Amino acid sequence: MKTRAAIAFGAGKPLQIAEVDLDGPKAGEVLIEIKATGVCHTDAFTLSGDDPEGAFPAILGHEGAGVVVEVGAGVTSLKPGDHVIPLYTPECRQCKFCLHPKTNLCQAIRSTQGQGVMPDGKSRFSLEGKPILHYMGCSTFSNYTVMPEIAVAKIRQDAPFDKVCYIGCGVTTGVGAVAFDAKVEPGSNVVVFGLGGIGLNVIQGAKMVGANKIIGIDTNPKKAALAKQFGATHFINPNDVENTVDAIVQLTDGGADYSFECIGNVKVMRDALECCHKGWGESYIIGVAGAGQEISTRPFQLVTGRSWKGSAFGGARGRTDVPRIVDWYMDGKINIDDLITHTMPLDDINKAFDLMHSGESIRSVVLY
Ligand code: NAD
Ligand code: DAO
Ligand code: ZN
Repeated sequence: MKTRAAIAFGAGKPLQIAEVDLDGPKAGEVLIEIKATGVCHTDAFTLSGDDPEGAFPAILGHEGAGVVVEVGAGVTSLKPGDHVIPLYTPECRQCKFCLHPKTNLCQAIRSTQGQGVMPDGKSRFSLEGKPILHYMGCSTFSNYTVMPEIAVAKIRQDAPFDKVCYIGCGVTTGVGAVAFDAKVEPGSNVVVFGLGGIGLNVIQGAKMVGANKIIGIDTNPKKAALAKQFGATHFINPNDVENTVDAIVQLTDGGADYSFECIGNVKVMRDALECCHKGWGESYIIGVAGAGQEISTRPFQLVTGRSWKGSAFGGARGRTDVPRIVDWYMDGKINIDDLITHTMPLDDINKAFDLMHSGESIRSVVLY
């Protein structure tokens, strides 16, 4: 079949809209009509050329929602008409990782997904006979895409595509890091560094689980009001204080119970660790730093009881947890509507990147 898609032909080049060829689903795969997709910082990171796994030409996008149109042989958990969210972190429920209680990093299709192809080693997308790569196993910047069944979460039919697409990455990454990875207890003091599309979701996750102080940190003063709207009790602009770590330690009677770095800045990652309470504070790295960058601290920070951890896709097991998060949204426990600041048709997708780089948007959503 033919499908309209935004193609990334090379690092730093604007996406180009074109009709591409898409092969139908093979055994264990499904064809999905994407109805809406968010444009995330990670798409921009790959497009910039900084992503060591980034390869071109590719169809980017990993934050979508849509409808199953056709299923391949042997597919049992999905049928045409099902409403779904594609998962860049699959859940096969059989691999060593899925069977281990401490991780969500299913490895069933990891190597082919990382190479931009389907599990049979081939791309389903092509243009003028030449293959176009998949991206993060999703390629939601195409109106139609093919996904392995294990990488598709079935969701309720009454959830609006233009909002719940954001659960495909940003919402789950932020809210999940609090609820599934850190398992923040009610009454905890939480510090969030970087209040963009991920950090604001960490804030609302902390509020949802009943945190005590929720301190948002951002160099952009415009983030203060939004942070408070989503549940922050305090806001610190690092440019307004002499020492950010000292300011947090004072506000929290010795340090944070939990901190989250949502920027990808290795210097801030150090502050996020060192603002944690001696004896028990845990710091989670969510931000993705540029290729080759390294973190550092004095080892005594860890000897004295602080822990440095990381979180990918919020620790969520997608087929199990994503439908639960959709329920949280539909039940009013989390706010997605106010984080989607811009919508546009596929033809204007490059504007979404401009809005992100200028700091004007929290999330732009492309509507097909
Ligand atoms: P964003 O650009 O929307 O937000 C970043 C925020 O950090 C902005 O508000 C900016 O003003 C602020 N900031 C920048 N430098 C700062 C500094 N030195 N001190 C304080 N604040 C600063 O980005 P986002 O979409 O929220 O993504 C955040 C990070 O999370 C990115 O690195 C992204 O790649 C990563 N990410 C990780 C996962 C995961 O599963 N771990 C998933 C999605 C995205
Ligand atoms: O299993 O080795 C692996 C890769 C897991 C990928 C997790 C991705 C999380 C960070 C990237 C940002 C995604 C938008
Ligand atoms: Zn698995």
